[in-house]
Amino acid sequence: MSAIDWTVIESADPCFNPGQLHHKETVFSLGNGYLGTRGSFEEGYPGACPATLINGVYDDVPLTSPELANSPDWLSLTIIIGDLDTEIRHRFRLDQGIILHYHRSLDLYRGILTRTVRWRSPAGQTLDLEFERFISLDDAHVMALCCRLKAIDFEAPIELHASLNSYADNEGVFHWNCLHQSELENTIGLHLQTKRSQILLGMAAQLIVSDETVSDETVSDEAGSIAEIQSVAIHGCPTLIAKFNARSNQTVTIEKRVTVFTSRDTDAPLAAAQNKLVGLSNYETLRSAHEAAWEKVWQANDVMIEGDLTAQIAIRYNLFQLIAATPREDDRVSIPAKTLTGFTYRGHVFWDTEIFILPFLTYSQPALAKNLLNYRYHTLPGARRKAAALGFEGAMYAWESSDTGDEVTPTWMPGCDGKKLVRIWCGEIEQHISSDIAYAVYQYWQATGDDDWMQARGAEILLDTARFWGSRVEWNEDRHCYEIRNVIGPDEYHEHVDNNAFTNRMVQWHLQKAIRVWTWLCESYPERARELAQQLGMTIERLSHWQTVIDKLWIPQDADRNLIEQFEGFFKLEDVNLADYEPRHKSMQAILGIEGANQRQVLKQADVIMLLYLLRSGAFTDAAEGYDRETLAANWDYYNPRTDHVYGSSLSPAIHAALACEMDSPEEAYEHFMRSVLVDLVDVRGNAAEGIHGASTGGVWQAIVFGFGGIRLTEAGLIAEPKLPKAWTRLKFQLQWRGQTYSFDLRSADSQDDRRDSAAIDSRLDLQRH
Ligand code: IFM
Repeated sequence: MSAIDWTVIESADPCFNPGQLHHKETVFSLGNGYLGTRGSFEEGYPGACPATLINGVYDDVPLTSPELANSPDWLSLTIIIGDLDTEIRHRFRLDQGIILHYHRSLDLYRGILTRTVRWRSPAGQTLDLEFERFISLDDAHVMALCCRLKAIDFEAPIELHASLNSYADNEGVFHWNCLHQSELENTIGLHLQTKRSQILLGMAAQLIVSDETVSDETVSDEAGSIAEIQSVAIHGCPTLIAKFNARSNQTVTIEKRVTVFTSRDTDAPLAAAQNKLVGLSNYETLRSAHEAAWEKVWQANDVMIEGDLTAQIAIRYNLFQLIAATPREDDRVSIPAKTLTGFTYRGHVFWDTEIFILPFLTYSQPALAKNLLNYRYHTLPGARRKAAALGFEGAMYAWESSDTGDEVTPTWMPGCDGKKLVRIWCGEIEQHISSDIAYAVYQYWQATGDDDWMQARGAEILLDTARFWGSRVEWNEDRHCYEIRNVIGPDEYHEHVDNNAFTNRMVQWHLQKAIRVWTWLCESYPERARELAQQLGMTIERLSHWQTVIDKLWIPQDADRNLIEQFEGFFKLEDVNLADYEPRHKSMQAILGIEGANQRQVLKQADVIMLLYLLRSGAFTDAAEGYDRETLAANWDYYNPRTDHVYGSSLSPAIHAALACEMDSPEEAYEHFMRSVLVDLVDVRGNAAEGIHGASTGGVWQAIVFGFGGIRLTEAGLIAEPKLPKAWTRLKFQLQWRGQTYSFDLRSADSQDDRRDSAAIDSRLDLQRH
């Protein structure tokens, strides 16, 4: 293993770039599935956007929808040269003084973020600082940071302020009331409550300041505590203040260990945080346990690419962020669209989880996939309330979901210009999510053979959402068919459309599987079938209605051209040539306006192509149900050039990458893949500052496995038909299928002559250069 393959680097010569502050805060986010923390600086920076988001800690926001509340900033560490008795007092901050050296790196293998800085204060005192932090993957409730500080050319008093700052806001909205705080010798504690949802949070921190080296030459064996530490009761921001005299070339180590619990975990979160802190191992031991946990995760989940270092680091980065966002123990939370790294979409959960992210977990860590599906099981009551409120039967999942499963999509949002409010219809009419969830349930069942879970929970999700569709479809007497009118398909540039092919075909598939699962349940688990028959009204009439809907549901298509029509009337819309709009830096909707895009054949994201991907032949769905290659080719040629690949949606490039491989175009696939895998690292779409694109992190894994790896899941086992891009000489990954681990080590035939290694090394992810 070489460190270079596992490291994301930001270096600056000599200054870091404040213009990229927010983008880099996202890139250097850390997490452990329980919480995530953006990569803000310990000492702060003007305009910084620090955030720690604990999954499931939602609070209401007046007049709009609930959001994940920004939890106290645990990073806060201020370093001041001088004290009240000295004439000159300078706080270490990168917007003042001179940055002589700056380097930040994220070690993906160990889950450790490091920053080294040589800084000269406005008074000319030079300081070397080496920061390190981690959020423990070994113990969800533990975070720690360390700073090694060395005075290079001065001797002076140094003051450290280490706080737990509850004044963390969500872009101006404050969620916490401070109930109590504690300050003792070298520990502090905070007890908070969200203003509306009344969730309690307890956080505790301890500060240790030690002197490891007496000078560069003389290393002392025993670390000694050198600072006098006091606590200060600043309301809502308990702070530990440590003072010591810095001597030239002396390295002082500052360690801050932090624990956190909420009332979602225990009745007394502050006591839990304090107790954990008391019994906590030292920094090194905590870090070793954390590193060991990451090592274990990588052993089962790594993807190795040889011949293209950029792609290698980038895929590992995506998996790192995906794993950092995945709840490991809690099955009442899911993965928000921006993971736990940003405020956009308020921590809400979309189809991004089931369709884009879940396959990675289903096929590599099925126990974690099950947790996420359980979230949908636990939120069935919310889905039932939504269906009932709109006059339907069964369960209709929220387009945007938080803790209860009730619909939380905002109704109005500022438009592209940031001024005019735009009506958001997705909460009412983007309904395909119910089938997307059913798809993920079935996929998990097929991949794992977990009959226990399927009978106990999965079947109920699948059947109750099928009940919803049974009541949602409308009979058209003139055409003598069923229809689904007034929806939004995956391509959100078109609203209020009739018979969206993706929605209708997925509903057809969903009802087919519902009948199949029901039959299986009656045969294999008759008691559970009886229970559900009563609970959901599973009658012969209902089943026969579903069968009629399957047979008679309208799927718009142009049979002569072998084209599926995205929705009724799509082919009659004005056509566009996207090349006419180049060069551009905005979405086609921003250019054409909402109505303009609505009236043209331009797609925000894969829609028919998405359908073909999900129901492709050789996917876990029955081969007979899949689309053949001719259909794929015809529709690919039609829809691919009409899709707003760069500025439309971050969800679809990875799916285009996977299907381009199936079209035998691995180089075109590579282009789509890189757009997706670098979306956050090099900020392809200019919005990475808002948080990690969660769906894209899962999408690139699918592009690797089902696209470049060409994996087909068949009854007879797994088959690989690899389509590697020229530069890749080797692709290696593992999959779990029906209780077995399958390792794939795919090498390109002409690997030796056509390597991109040297070029790739030049284009290492030194983010500053992009
Ligand atoms: O779920 C997506 C949707 O498909 C496109 N807009 C953004 C959402 C959240 O990522």
